[in-house]
Amino acid sequence: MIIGRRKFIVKATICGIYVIALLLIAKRVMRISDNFSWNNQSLPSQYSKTNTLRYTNLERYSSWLEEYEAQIIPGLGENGRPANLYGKEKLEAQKVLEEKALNILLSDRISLSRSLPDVRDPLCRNITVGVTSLPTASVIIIFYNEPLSVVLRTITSVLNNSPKEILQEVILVDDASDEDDLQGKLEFYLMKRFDTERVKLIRLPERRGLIRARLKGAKAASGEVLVFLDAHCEVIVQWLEPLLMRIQKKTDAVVMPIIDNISEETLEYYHDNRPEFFQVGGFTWSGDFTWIDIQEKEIVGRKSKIAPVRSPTMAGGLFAINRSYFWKIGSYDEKMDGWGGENLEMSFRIWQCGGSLEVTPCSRVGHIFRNFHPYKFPNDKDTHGINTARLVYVWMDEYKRLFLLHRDEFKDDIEEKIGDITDRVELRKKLGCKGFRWYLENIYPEKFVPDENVIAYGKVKMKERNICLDNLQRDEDKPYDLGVYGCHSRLYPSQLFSLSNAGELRRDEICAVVNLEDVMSRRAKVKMIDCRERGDEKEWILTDSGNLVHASTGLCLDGTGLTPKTDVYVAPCSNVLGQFWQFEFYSDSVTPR
Ligand code: UD2
Ligand code: MN
Repeated sequence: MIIGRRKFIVKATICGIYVIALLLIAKRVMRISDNFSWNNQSLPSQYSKTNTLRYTNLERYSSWLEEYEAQIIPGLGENGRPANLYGKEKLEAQKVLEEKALNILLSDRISLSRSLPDVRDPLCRNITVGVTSLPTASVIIIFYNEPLSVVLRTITSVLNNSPKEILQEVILVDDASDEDDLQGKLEFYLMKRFDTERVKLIRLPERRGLIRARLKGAKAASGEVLVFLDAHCEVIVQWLEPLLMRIQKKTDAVVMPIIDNISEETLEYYHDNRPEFFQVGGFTWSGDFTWIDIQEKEIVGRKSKIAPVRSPTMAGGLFAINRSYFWKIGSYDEKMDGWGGENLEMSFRIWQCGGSLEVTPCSRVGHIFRNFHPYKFPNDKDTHGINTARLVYVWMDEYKRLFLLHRDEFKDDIEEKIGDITDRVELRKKLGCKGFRWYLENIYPEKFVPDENVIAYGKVKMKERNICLDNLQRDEDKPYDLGVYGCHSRLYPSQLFSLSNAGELRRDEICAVVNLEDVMSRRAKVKMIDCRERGDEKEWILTDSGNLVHASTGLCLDGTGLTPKTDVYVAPCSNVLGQFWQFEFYSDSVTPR
């Protein structure tokens, strides 16, 4: 009797465990399939391979699709005009915008095939292209938790604006998104609205970061040219042809469109009345990409306003490259994790190993520049910093010292911090690539090297106070007033100044000057302007005691009484502490104070 009861308890426990296990499995299945129940109806073979998709209850997806399409407001955002929602919806949209850095509710209401303005230089319209003679393209779009309607609009605009003859395929690579919308709904939409032979979806089983996601797409591609896009883009008319034409002519040219800005708030496709105005890519010594004006040598040598323009670096997201060349030149550093750094790595590698990086002005693509990244990386890993350190050690030779000035944590225990780089060093050898000095001298001669031909450089600190010269994050595309801020413990670009042998007090390409009219007031601000707009005269003299004297007025740089985030000025020289400055580093010939 007692034994019987025990048996019963054991059996009941086992049953209980089974039930719990079944419930857990069921829960997981429900999550994968967006809470729709399953039956045996399967999707086209390419999807079923990706495993999640033997779901069912297609009617529920159908009603979702109907609802989704019914909420679209005809005419909204048409021709790339700014759009708005009103009342309660506006408030809701604002909240989502603050969380996700993108106005998703508005995007849901705008037609996926809205029209966009033809913002190209009118000369581009005269070019005739025989599309059948062009190489074919595989467009690779990677994404991680991007809003569904934004991804769909990216695909739709590519399909609508690319001639069938040259668009081999669109390859979507999902970097293991966990947003529900990007599971079954995405696949249902693709199946219903697109030709699934042409639009393919690859799901990564786990998050691999954007570099490896792109590699996965590239491996699957069969077009002659690979074209990479972010998942929040819209292309305009004839965007693809100029990219392919250029690559057909020069196989080792890596070609970019002009990247236009689409507002993350109103989805306006921004443009101004100067189609010929655009910028190319530069970099900072701290390892970030920046936009710079077209280089002088490019303007001088250019045959026409719409000819390709060379660019020292690429932003990274939007470019076309011959597929065999992509593999030959070393694709990507697959040990790079997450986000960031791959763009400068590819830029330096392409130039140093014999290729070229160019913008074709007749190709234009809009991109939503978000204010912040709506996603996180596991353990908050600084993938941008680590990836950049990898490229610095492989490609920048002795110039790595400038990156290390900003990031001294990468000075030692390198392998532990950034992983093994042997493969990439081998690649550089195998390809017989040139050095970074060659790159600077030939490709980016105007790049200022903060510790070459200078008297002193680094942070510029006021004597006996923890206050440093600082650009206060002011927009450097136009003149601004030089300020001060608390000295950072590490060197940030905003506090990296140099006093050049030519007497310039400069932050990168921006020089400190004093307006002579302002001097009448005896306490004039210091203006920061493009160094090219300054004359040749010596502007500043550093005295032995640490005064920074403005040469033509004889006034001294003065920070007396200043608090952080205020503007520095020049005043008649006197013995006040605020007129004595210490640079972080002095060149060998000068004795540090
Ligand atoms: C810029 C580039 C971006 C990339 C990055 C540096 C442009 C317009 N954009 O930043 O393409 O080169 O610099 O790395 O030039 N993604 C994943 N997995 C992740 C994180 C992101 O697949 O773990 C996707 C993301 O959904 C997007 C793409 O990668 O489609 C680029 O990411 P982003 O848009 O956040 O980068 P962005 O434009 O700020
Ligand atoms: Mn992007």
